[in-house]
Amino acid sequence: MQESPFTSTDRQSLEAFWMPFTANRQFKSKPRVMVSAQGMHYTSEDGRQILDGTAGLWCVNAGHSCPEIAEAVQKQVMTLDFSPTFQMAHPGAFQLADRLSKMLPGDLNRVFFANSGSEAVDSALKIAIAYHRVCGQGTRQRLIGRERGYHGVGFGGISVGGIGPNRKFYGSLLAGVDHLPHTHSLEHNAFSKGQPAWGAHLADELERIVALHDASNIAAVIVEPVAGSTGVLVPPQGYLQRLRQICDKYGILLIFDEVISGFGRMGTGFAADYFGVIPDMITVAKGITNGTLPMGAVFVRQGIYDAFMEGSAENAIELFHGYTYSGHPVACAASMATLDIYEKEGLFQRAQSLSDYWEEAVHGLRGLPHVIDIRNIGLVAGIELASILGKPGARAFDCFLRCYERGLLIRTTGDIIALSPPLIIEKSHIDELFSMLTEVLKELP
Ligand code: PXG
Ligand code: PLP
Repeated sequence: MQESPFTSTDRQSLEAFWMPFTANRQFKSKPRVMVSAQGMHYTSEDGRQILDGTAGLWCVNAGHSCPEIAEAVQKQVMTLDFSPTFQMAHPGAFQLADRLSKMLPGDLNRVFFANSGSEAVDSALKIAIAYHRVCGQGTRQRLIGRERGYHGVGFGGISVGGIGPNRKFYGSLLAGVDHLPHTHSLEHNAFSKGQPAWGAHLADELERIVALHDASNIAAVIVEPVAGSTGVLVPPQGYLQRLRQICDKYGILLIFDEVISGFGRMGTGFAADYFGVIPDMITVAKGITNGTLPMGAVFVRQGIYDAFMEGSAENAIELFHGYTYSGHPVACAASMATLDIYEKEGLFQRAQSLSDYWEEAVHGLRGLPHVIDIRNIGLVAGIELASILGKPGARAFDCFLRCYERGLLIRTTGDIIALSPPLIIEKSHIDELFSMLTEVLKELP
């Protein structure tokens, strides 16, 4: 057994790392540290096996520590560790972009690389505004997000995002942003299986925003087709279609943020395929490398790319934007190996074929103490618990800690439990996951 680097370490050694989105003092007083992972399980520093109910952080879709990805990464580091992609390049970035473009619906066939979901989102927002400008419609600068949307933590992403605490500390944010209402309603949609019936009309709020600002001032609408971070909000039937229609009517670009919903989570390549709605851009990250290395991307419809090519002189740089590590060779190699696994093991179809079993299993929690809603789609589920009066989030966090002690990793946001296991999950793991969760829910105060 591997020796834990932490068990003999005094607390002081935990101080330097300022942990992201974490209650640092609470964590450091009682740390939860993983030392290895394989397939569906983590191993914690105290030597326990922990069933991964969240694919890491919605990213390890093919399960942990795949040897094929490790080999591809190692080989790439030894062959070509780094090459710039500004005014020169390496083969891997072209091969990966070409392969991704063939997986995508419609004419989404141009790929801009970033290193995270946050960078992908900010890139997409910049491309949207610049696109209208190169088309001679430079007044189209306003961006529209949605309440309870999560689009990462860049200034663009938090501006279009709809999570109060992620915004309120950071000043004036981007100017010219509006928000659609979120689609969550316990009153109308509690315990819906798959897409809820109520709520398509909420897309019509876009008409009101257009009436207020005029379409000539609006660049793009960005939404998560299925909102993940804020507790698994499944789009009402017809809602995304309606958004697409209104965007088309007014020449507004529609961006789907598929950082979570992409790469098989819905049982299809992308949520765009699942819902049959083709956006103008898709942002991805996470599952693109199975979480092994940082990478994000923006998929762009060909017409948008072409507008940049046609809108500038032959030798001019068409887009003044990019990251040192855009299309990093090692991340590209990790992604190629990841896509090989998704394809060879048919993981998207696997997620699709397990989704009914998953749905039945999660809805089996109905009636347990504190459970006020259950939502699901593909291999994702949200379980909403009644909050303790005056202590929002406390009940779900207690649940998270108890699950961890029992050997199950879940994710919580507010008083909502979010589940999104690796797509390699077996029915026996699903049974095990929900039996652990049931026991914990029964003992929760
Ligand atoms: N867009 C969406 C839809 C996301 O879910 C991002 C952008 C940002 O990606 P990066 O790679 O910059 O983190 C995300 C990320 C959670 C959780 O607990 C979700 C995310 C990140 C961390 C935690 O649900 N999503
Ligand atoms: N800050 C400084 C001083 C830099 O030189 C660079 C890139 O050259 C950056 C930030 C941006 O880094 P990246 O391209 O990795 O986003």
